[in-house]
Amino acid sequence: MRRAFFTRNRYMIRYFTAGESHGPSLSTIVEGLPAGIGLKEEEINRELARRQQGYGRGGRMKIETDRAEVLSGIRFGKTIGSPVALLVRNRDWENWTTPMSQFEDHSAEVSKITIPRPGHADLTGLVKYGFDDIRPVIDRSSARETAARVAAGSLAKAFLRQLGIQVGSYVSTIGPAGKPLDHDLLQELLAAGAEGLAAEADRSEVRMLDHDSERAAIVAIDQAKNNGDTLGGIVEVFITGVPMGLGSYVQHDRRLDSALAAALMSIQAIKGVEVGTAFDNARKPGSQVHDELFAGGPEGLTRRTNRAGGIEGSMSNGQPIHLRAAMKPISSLLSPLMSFDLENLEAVQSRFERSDTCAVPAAGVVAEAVVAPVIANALLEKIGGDHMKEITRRLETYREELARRFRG
Ligand code: EPS
Repeated sequence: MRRAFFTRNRYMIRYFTAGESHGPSLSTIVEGLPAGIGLKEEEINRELARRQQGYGRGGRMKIETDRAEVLSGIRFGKTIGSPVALLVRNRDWENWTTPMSQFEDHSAEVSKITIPRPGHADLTGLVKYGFDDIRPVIDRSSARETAARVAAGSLAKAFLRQLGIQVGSYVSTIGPAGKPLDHDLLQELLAAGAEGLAAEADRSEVRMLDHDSERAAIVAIDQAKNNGDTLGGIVEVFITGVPMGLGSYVQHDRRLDSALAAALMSIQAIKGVEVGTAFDNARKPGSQVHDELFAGGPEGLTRRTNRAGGIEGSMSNGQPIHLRAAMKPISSLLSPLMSFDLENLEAVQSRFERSDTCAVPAAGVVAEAVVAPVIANALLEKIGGDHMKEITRRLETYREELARRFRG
């Protein structure tokens, strides 16, 4: 039976996360990974460390050194097809055992949080779940949850990497600073795969790839911090080595672009998603948008541009997949906006909750983590298989067939 990769409960690889920002830990169960994916503990922890980086992070990142404890599903450095459970402990928990106590009722000692931050889940979450204290909303809506998603995504990234598919990202803008890279430079950086581009970005504190933008971004973050303000930005995600034909045009829930967009939009504070240069394309005539096709040469099928972002008809077209995600500025502001107190409805300045000035560099790492399972599932839908030998063999055959077909 064909299994779609987008509709709920029909995933092949699926995962959930659990955990509060100031609770004992974050955790995830990743189900449906094929057997035989080679894994090193360091591969998971390296991704967690990358997520903690970035100029403009707040005090919390000085407390935490995120590491995943593997509780199941891996034997002798390989997945065994069983669910993989991962646990990331919160070091900060020891400072929160009273306000976040699980069973003892400390409500008399702990003051309620009753002033919602504009732009945050605070108000809507409190109303939705019937609380009279915003604390539980803050703790689960916090972007700290992305540590668990990065841990889960590192497994899907490892799976893809072993099949020659790489996921990487860089930051193109932070606040007013920066710009997307030009096509030729991008091609160069992506030549050895998207992880090469990401490694280059990781050398920068803001994960940017040109020095002028980097300097301007650091100045902008400093200014925002001095003003008690925050900054958003745009991250660019690339997936290289994806064979043609993942996803489908025949049904809404099998469209690859739709599944990727949903994954990116599920990241805290991501408010816009673009495939290729979609918004720019919308201002141009078709003749300046569509990527011309060239076949029959020694390279096989090629294109000289990638404005479609590697997806045509909601299917991968063999070009690098290029996605953009826009992050709004974090809504915890030291210089407060107006809000009101839920207890008496009086107008007050919004309260400050410890936060970051800018978390855009981390958002790129999270973006990589959330798109990896989508691609992995689309690949498994296309070629199937329960263990790495089987999957590798099938993918090789498929790639060979494609290469033969379009080479001169
Ligand atoms: C984050 C941990 C959080 C915040 C941030 C991201 O830790 P704390 O709330 O204890 O400072 O720094 O979360 C938010 C920006 C948010 O709005 O919740 C992390 O681990 O990434």
